[in-house]
Amino acid sequence: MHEQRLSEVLQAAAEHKGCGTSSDGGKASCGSSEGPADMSPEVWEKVKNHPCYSEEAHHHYARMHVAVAPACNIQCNYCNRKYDCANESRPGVVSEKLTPEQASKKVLAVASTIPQMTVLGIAGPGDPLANPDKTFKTFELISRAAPDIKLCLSTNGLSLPDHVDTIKSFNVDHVTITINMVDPAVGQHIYPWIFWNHKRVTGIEAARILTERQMLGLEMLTAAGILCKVNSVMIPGINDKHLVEVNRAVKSRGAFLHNIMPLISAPEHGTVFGLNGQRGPTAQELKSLQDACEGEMNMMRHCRQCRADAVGLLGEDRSAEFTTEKIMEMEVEYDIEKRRAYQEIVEQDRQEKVAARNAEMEALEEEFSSVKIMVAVATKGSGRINEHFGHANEFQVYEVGTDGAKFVGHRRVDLYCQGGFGEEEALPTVIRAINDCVAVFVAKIGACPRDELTAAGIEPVDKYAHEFIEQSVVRYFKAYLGRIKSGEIVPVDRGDADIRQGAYIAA
Ligand code: CLF
Ligand code: SF4
Repeated sequence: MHEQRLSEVLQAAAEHKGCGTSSDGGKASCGSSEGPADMSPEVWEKVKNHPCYSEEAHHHYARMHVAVAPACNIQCNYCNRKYDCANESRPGVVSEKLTPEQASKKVLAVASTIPQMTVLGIAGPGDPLANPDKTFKTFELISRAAPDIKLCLSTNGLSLPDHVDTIKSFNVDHVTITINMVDPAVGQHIYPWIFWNHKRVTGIEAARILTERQMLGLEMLTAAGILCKVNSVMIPGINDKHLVEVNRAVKSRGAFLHNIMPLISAPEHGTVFGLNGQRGPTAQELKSLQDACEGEMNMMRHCRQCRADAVGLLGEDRSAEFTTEKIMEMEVEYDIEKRRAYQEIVEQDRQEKVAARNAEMEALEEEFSSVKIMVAVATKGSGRINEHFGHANEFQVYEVGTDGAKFVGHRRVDLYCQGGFGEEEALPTVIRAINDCVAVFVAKIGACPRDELTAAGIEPVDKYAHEFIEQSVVRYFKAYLGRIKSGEIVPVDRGDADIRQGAYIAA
């Protein structure tokens, strides 16, 4: 049996090729002879339609959060309490807080409007387990009213060991813990204090208690058969090198997936790190760390650091359609059969996408080259190139080589097309965000940005408009190799790219 990446296992499982996955050690495994019986049906059921646990699923399935948990029991140096929990969120937007009853109504309203919404998460705006009554009341109401929706939870881990039994009893099968260190000497630079046993604890002692509780909570979750994802915020100069050790520690305790996210830090956020000038990583620094950890366990690279009331596919934000005022006026008819029928159509599209990708890979089989390129894609979902350059507020980035196309992240940008204003200012920021890419795939692009991108060495490609992403980028890559062979182009090192640090506005 050989080891394999989660994305490959999920792809293969989607094709019914007989791959298995196990959560022991957090590394998926696959063998052609084991057949489908090799995969635990329980694990497959949990991940196949969860947009955060499966990169492949995130093109097709949506999640939503309900902001029922305002309080927090620790302080992180990248957090300003005016905003949502930055562990599972992003600074710059504040959620509308809900009661469990309002949250339940909202879930039904969203699930009826967006039938591919499969997961409900509680991720703040503070820590869900610092607000256990509101969190578990919400889960109780939702599991009764909408039993087909998976429940998900994100926590800083301090109170986690006290609640594992309750989490299990509500059938919450996905829990995220944010773990930024396993060494209190590192932790003291991230956490100024925690609230523990009715008093405030500071310094290295606070970090020691936090890491012990996080490790204990992780062990208890995996022992209880709950899939566990670990989020880590990469803070250059503080924990960037240490995160390799964190990766080993969480893997050995059975974490299923590791999500290393960039620190988002700017003075206007009013956080300790924002005010003291602590920078976040560049795109290539983040990718190098993720690549280094990938040999150890499955890495999540498609996280959008979404807000505590996010609604929709990852990367889109439909929360404005579901304000408390709007949902309280909505007549909601929750039709589980209708949702199921819609999801079957989504599955057909997903299978078509996988088949198209595989056919293209077969055509690439003859090619052997060490060349790898990065490309950016404008998409609004379904795994297709279906967004105009000017309407994209993010680009998905793929690394392509003769071994196929791998999703390596997304880059948020300012909208280029702003109705005739500000376009000249926006374009340089877009170029800096995808500067490490040789091409950008779009459904459509105007003459002006086309010329400027070309001048910056990024080829605008619109000939695959509305086609599947992976199939198209592999096809482009094959032609790219041909252009190298013919001497038309010479591969160059594209250098680094920026991760946007400013406050996010609505996506
Ligand atoms: Fe929400 Fe988190 Fe559950 Fe997903 S988000 S509680 S696991 S349903 Fe997902 Fe958003 Fe990243 Fe979180 S993209 S911030 S990892
Ligand atoms: Fe802020 Fe979340 Fe940290 Fe609490 S756990 S201080 S809400 S980032």
